[in-house]
Amino acid sequence: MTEKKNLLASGHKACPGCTVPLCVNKVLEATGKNVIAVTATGCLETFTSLINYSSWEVPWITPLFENAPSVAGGIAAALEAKDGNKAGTKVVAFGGDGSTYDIGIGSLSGMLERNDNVIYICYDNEAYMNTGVQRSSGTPYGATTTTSPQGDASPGNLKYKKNMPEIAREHGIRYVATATVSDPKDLKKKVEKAMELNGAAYIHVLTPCNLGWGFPSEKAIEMARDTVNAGLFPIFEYVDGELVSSKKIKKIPVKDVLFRQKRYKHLKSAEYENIVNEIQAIADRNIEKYHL
Ligand SMILES: Cc1ncc(C[n+]2csc(CCOP(=O)(O)OP(=O)(O)O)c2C)c(N)n1
Ligand SMILES: [Mg+2]
Repeated sequence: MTEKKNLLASGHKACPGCTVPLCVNKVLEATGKNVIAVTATGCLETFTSLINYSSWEVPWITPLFENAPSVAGGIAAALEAKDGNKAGTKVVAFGGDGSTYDIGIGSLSGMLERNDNVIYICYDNEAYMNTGVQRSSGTPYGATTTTSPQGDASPGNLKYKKNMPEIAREHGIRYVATATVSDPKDLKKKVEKAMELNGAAYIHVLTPCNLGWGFPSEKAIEMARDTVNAGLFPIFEYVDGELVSSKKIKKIPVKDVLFRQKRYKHLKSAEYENIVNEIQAIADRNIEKYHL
């Protein structure tokens, strides 16, 4: 295993304990070398592409923050126009939550609506991490960020995390799934499934960020696993609009995972009990909706 060559080479500048390279390497393990990768602006683009250096062992292009899905769709169309994509080259686009939920949602919607032959991976660390932990619409209810701080005037972020996988599904694409870095085998399997079905696929991967969430760097995998086990990030799979699988969870109380992260530390105070209760209710709704 130690001799196995990763398609995202080591030596990049991700923070210690960052989970995004684990996600990308698993995705590329599934696609193999016959792939063209597209990244939106964000941590992934930045830490893999210092001037004169690249960690990408596969063809890679980085357009703007907002248009990775359009560029990926264009590449897929060009491969098709050239020779019917005889070589079977896959196109994979990666976007963070900021780019997926907010700034690139228009171009992503177009890519899904056109059913472009692209696997879109949202790596979700639940804030705009690269620019200093600003709130995105993937930031969960109750969390603090630098633009939704807790203080006298505010208890932190009181907007709900948008359900992006459901938004993707509503476009009528064939494959939508969620996954996490704490279950890499499942992530790889889902990318393989997406490759089998032609057309647009959307895979949403939870990638905890120790800096933005506030936990020790060696705890990232545990944090992903417990976020799933609390019902705060449901793991499921839709094929042709039907829910075909969802992961059974341990149903640990949300408090057990929230209180280990600095972004929720204010919620330990009795005055915010209603916020903790609402987060538990969010988890309970997920458990019911996805049969977790
Ligand atoms: C149109 C545009 N707006 C803002 C920026 C500045 N910017 C670069 S990366 C980034 C944060 C990206 O957040 P996300 O997509 O969640 O990825 P992460 O950094 O968390 O990996 C921002 C705001 C930009 N490059 N382009
Ligand atoms: Mg992010």
